[in-house]
Amino acid sequence: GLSHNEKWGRAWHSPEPKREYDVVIVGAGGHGLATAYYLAKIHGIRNIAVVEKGWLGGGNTARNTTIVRSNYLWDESAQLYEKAMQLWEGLSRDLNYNVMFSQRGVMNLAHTLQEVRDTQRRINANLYNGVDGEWLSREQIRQQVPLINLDSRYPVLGASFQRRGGVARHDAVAWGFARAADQLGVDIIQNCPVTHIRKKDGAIEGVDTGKGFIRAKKVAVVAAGHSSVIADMAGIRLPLESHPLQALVSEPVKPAINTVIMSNAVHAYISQSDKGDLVIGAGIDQYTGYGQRGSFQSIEHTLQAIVEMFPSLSRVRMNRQWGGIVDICPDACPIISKTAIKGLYFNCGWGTGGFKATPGSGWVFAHTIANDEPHPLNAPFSIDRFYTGHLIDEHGAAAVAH
Ligand code: FAD
Ligand code: PYC
Repeated sequence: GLSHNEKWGRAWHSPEPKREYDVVIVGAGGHGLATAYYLAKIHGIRNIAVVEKGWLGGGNTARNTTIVRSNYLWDESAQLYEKAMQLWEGLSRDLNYNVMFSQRGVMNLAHTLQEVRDTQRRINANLYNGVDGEWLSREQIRQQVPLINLDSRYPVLGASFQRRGGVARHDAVAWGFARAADQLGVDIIQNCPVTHIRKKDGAIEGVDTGKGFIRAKKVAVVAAGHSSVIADMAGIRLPLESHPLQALVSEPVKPAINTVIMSNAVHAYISQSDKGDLVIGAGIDQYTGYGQRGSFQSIEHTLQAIVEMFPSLSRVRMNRQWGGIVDICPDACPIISKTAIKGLYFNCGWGTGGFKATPGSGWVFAHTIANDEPHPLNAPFSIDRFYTGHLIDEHGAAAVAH
């Protein structure tokens, strides 16, 4: 059916690596591609390679459940995620690529009195930070989500609702950033694993890859679940644990759920994609590892929770299940930072929640690399916080159990 479109041009090139770049970015996920795009667009650095061991957007970018929100508790994170939210609101236009950002709202259910207090506190904190949020009563939840059973084993007492939150098309985010970066002269080099990081006299020299040595003035690592593997190549230890996080989708069904519903207490969340699949996930698998599958136990627990909240979905068939590897920091916040090695930067630790940050993460990381100094928005997320003790505990707002 598409054969008459055979002459469509490629959205990006597939160049061989040059011998040297100003900046080599390791990892062509959403964050790496966004970093390249903003470095080229805002900071005028065009001699950039994004080096990817597999195919672009094949990591967590393609595996996540696309929830976008900015309702984090502490000032530092609320401001960082809100920057990302503002970029999302103009992203399709900026990239000239429809990333299908749909602000259908994100609801976080409260099932206990303590959750009610924590949730209301977070809404108030959000409002002080200019982040939208409101408290929904049981009746308001029922009106928005008629399918929900509010009186299951853990009755629902209310919920927070961020109306500007929602979902986006994850692949389109990677493809949109890739095409826009490519058009600005960035080389995206796929099937090219980084195998070693070379340094000399405390400064970066370049990276060894499956396609040979690439010299670089600066190397910026954005490798999500494999960040600590790459840090090890540079002789650095990062405070990260890599865990599988699973998701699954059902067969497509008629429109039934028009928002995103998350419950930390029973451990499951659900939304419905534009093509009708129910998109479902829960907390991390508790063991560490790099297998992109996950255990049966977590997925069964997730579906039990979904059926408790939505009994009418009990006969819906599931189509696909998968896992991604998420890199989790002790405070459930990212590291966006320079390192002790001159010219080496890391952007990692987004754990279960980095998709929503994709444009903001790229934006602040590009600033950090170009200026060799963090932007005020990401200064609190420097690696130094693990020495100073100024951690930013966002386990509560992570909304996915760690
Ligand atoms: P990735 O897409 O994983 O990019 C990293 C890239 O680095 C990969 O392409 C990888 O191949 C490459 N790489 C690794 N090692 C090397 C090497 N040696 N050489 C070269 N390249 C290398 N977040 C949300 O905000 N909302 C959600 O709803 C949400 N749901 C999730 C559900 C699941 C099941 C999972 C797994 C994650 C979810 N997340 C969510 C988290 C989110 O997906 C991640 O935090 C975010 O995508 C990470 O950034 P990234 O997209 O750049 O990572
Ligand atoms: O961070 O909102 C989130 C999220 C939802 C599912 C996985 N992460």
